[in-house]
Amino acid sequence: MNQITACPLDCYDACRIVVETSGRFRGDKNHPVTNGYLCPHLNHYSKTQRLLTPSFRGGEISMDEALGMLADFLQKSPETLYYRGSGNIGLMQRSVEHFFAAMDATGTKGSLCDGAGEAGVLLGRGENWVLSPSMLTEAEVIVVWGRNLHVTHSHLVPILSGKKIIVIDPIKTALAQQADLHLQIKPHCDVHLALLLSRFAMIEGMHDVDFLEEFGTGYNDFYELTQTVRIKATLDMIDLSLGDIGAVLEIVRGKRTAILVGAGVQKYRNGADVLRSIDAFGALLGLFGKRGSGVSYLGDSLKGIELPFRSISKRVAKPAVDFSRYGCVFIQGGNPLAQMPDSSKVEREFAQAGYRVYFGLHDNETARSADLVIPAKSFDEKSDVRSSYGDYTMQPMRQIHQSEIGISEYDLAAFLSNHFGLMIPSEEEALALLASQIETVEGVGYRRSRPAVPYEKGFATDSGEFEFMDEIDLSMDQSEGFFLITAKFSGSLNSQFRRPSGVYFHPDCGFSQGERVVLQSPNGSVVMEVKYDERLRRDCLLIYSGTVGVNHLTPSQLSDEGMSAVYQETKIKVEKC
Ligand SMILES: Nc1nc2c(c(=O)[nH]1)N[C@H]1C(S)=C(S)[C@@H](COP(=O)(O)OP(=O)(O)OC[C@H]3O[C@@H](n4cnc5c(=O)[nH]c(N)nc54)[C@H](O)[C@@H]3O)O[C@H]1N2
Ligand SMILES: Nc1nc2c(c(=O)[nH]1)N[C@H]1C(S)=C(S)[C@@H](COP(=O)(O)OP(=O)(O)OC[C@H]3O[C@@H](n4cnc5c(=O)[nH]c(N)nc54)[C@H](O)[C@@H]3O)O[C@H]1N2
Ligand code: SF4
Ligand SMILES: [Mo]
Repeated sequence: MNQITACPLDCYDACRIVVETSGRFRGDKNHPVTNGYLCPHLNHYSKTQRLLTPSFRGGEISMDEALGMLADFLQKSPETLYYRGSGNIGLMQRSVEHFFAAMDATGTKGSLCDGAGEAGVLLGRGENWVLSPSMLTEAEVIVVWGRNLHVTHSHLVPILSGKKIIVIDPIKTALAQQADLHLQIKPHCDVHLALLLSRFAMIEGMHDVDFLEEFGTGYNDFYELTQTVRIKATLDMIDLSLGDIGAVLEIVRGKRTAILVGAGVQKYRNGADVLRSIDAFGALLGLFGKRGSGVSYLGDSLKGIELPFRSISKRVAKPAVDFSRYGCVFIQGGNPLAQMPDSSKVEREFAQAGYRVYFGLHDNETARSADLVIPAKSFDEKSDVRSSYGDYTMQPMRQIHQSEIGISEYDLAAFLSNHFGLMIPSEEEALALLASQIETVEGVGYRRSRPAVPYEKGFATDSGEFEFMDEIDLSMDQSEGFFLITAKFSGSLNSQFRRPSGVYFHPDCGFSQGERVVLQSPNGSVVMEVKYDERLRRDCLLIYSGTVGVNHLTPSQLSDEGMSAVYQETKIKVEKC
């Protein structure tokens, strides 16, 4: 008989999977978002070689030996770091954190992902709600701002048909090619654009005075702030024209408009300001709190969910964590040696840590640098529940298969808790608590705590209103070099599955296809093969997330708000080899 589960991956779509008797995964036709299809990651899931046996410094050991060693390392370690990545975003992943919290280990805070933007959303709105696909069906215009729907959120694409589409992206993405309007903006210029759009919206009387008098009384001060932007000089700098501003306003005027903002806009020190300024434009137009309109960023998949597990209280900033300070470093579901910024620093400090443990599904840079490698069970071999950051679904992920390979997160946490005499809820209790928070409507599970229309009753700020930004830094990095764009790749999920390679340039870049070039940033240098991509601007280079070596170029600085990584902060110089 066919069985139902959900995709565990860190992806907006949170697909529901039908597992056929043959073991094949298929997208569930009866799920409104999944709509009967999965992406290549799940269609070819079993083709990726997984770790089969535990190992210590390269030598195969049994699972019992591995667990015994792990307990021994933890016993001896004066200070332990628990670092969890997002390889599987099931909520039972957190059972391991419960154990480490009880052990008084150090955890991480901040983000490698969407933290800067989220900090901006929280400053303006107080809480971060998304527009789910069903809410978006009511929009007339969709502005896709720094999000690559065909690659990262592909199940949303069909929902866009028949709507006016504006894309704001330095790359001519698949959606940009079909859009009614594409602004091929220079990277890192979104604050400038959002302020100019806001200013001209006010000049043209497009602001929603009723909404603003009730929920955004700071709007006049914000308008004054937008007047500090010099129009001509700014447009020249961000490589857009007055006509572009007019074209956006013309399309959104009087229309139910939803602005979908992705992670791409906020990989900078001022990532919070970027989201705050885009939100401010949305607030001026009165887009919040109404059906079919709003601004939607990556959501908080934990919001409103009660977890059965304790979380760690002592935390250090994730993008800048110094592994060398710990007697034991426990890495779960992540590949920090490839995915954290500033790989040279990460490699050096990781090598100086006491015991290094990697608990994951695949072999990768981190596994190869670890002392002890413990294979995890794959998502279809354990029971879990997942929520989503792209919508409000919450779904059980039932165990489908039995396997001799690996250990589940819960079993590992339970083993360690027993060993050290610490309490942990039973697996059944934990799963039952999570399942009790699922509300099933027409056969689809949702988070009970979801809003009907986000921000309908105002904002969760102290004032109850939308808080406009009151100061802004508009300085631009004028240094030499190419802008680095490091976006997601269709064949990989960050460093899992089919990893990308090479550096992409516009064909006019002056380098030949296939030639090797040295890429240099203030943080380090790498050699990569040149590939062409006509969709790029001439001042940008693209290295996809998951490319081996990309993070040798990125800085371990933190965003001004949100303790987030700032992968695109520094320019890249390029020389022929
Ligand atoms: N296939 C696939 N899907 C994925 C992932 C994956 O690795 N592969 N990763 C998942 C994860 S972890 C996340 S966080 C999401 C993120 O998914 P998205 O939110 O789509 O984020 P990115 O792909 O990083 O960037 C999106 C777009 O931002 C553009 N961009 C870059 N810089 C700027 C800028 O300065 N301004 C503007 N306006 N645009 C800019 C890029 O050109 C790109 O088209 O995707 C998830 N889905
Ligand atoms: N240059 C650059 N760097 C980036 C980004 C970028 O766009 N550009 N994106 C950033 C973003 S948005 C993110 S979210 C991070 C992601 O960075 P990470 O969280 O490190 O994610 P992955 O690289 O996907 O590594 C996931 C790991 O989880 C393991 N895994 C999979 N399933 C399971 C499981 O069920 N249990 C266990 N224990 N392990 C499992 C896999 O084997 C793999 O080792 O990368 C960030 N780094
Ligand atoms: S990775 Fe995303 S699109 Fe692919 S199957 Fe999973 S949830 Fe669906
Ligand atoms: Mo992410």
